[in-house]
Amino acid sequence: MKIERLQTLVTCPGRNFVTVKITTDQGVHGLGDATLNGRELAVVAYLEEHVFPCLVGKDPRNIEDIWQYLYRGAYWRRGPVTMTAIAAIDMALWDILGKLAGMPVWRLLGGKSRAGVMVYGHANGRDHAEAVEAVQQHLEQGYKAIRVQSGVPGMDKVYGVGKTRGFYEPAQKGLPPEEDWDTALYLRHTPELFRKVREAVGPDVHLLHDAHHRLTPIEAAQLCKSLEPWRLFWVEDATPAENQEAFRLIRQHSTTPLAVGEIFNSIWDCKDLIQNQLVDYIRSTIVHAGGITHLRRIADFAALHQVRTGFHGATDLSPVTMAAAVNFGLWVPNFGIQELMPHNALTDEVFPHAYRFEDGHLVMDEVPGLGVDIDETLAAKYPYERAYLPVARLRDGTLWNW
Ligand code: EZ4
Ligand code: CO
Repeated sequence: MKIERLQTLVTCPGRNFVTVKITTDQGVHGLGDATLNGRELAVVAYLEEHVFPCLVGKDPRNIEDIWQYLYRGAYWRRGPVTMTAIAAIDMALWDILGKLAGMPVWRLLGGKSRAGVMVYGHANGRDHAEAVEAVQQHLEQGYKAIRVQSGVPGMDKVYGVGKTRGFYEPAQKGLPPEEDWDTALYLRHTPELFRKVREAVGPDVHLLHDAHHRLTPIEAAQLCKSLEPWRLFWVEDATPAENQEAFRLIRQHSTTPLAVGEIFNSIWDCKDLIQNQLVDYIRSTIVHAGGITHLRRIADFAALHQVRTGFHGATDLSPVTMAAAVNFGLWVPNFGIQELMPHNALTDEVFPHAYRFEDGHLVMDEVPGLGVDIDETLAAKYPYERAYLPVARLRDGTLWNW
């Protein structure tokens, strides 16, 4: 059996997605997500110029060898563009293997460890009252876990909160928008937000929060300590993690659980964090960290240190990644939670999929492969449109972490 054809399919049904389609000489095809928000076409070029020509004629069932070939074989290792490209190939090969076996990928990985994967939704409000209301709406929809982000008085824009009520999509058409950031205001208002939410919804619901890399380690420690009375499920990206040791300072001051990793692209980005038990949840995603093959390695390593999974699941990860994440989450023994930011209806139409939301969880039936496809005719109607994530600046103009 041979790989015959490899294609990238770029579509923008509201936002950009890059999909890899691999077809075998026997006509079976597999899909992989290759979307890297704001850098989409760099991954397309990497794949088309440097990866696809090497894979034609290879046996698609040798997933591990192809992974090693693309990782070690490139000589240049790691990096978001490379690891997203490898991830897309890897996902497509697992999809093909599942179809050949007539089994879902969760079965190939080792079978179901649970009936469904618990997800957390995003409740956003321009102020605290609106955020509390959004949390209550999520509870009515069946969510058991909810991330809460709110506008901060005195700041024009805040990560996680849109200009209008409800749905939040950070990438915007055109060039990168600029947003202000004021750490002192944020640190003052965030504990107050969680006091109000906890008092409104009671003890049972899991509450989460994303600090989105904005804080220094000691500021992150302050935030996590101040949130302790409201018993969060986690604080995410409390401080940037390029220096993995930075998390030690937070740990020394707070028992609020920590999650990190949505921008990591390999096990080396989290080796010290996991080994030293400096975090509780690893958020690396199948699309940006080398696919199912590499995430399995990260998850197994994490399990040795009581670290659980909590994969990134924003709208810039296509339904192909979500399908892969559900398969992975049904199997992985040290599952924690899965982020879910629902795609718009058009995206769900372009990518018909077998996973579905039921009572706060994503579930899927016994379908071969990843359980996701692409409607190529519909996809072709929505060509790529340049879009970027915002950048953040402090009040004095200093460029900060968005
Ligand atoms: O900013 O996916 O937890 N979710 C997030 C996301 C990320 C975007 C970046 O592309 O932090 O909103
Ligand atoms: Co995040």
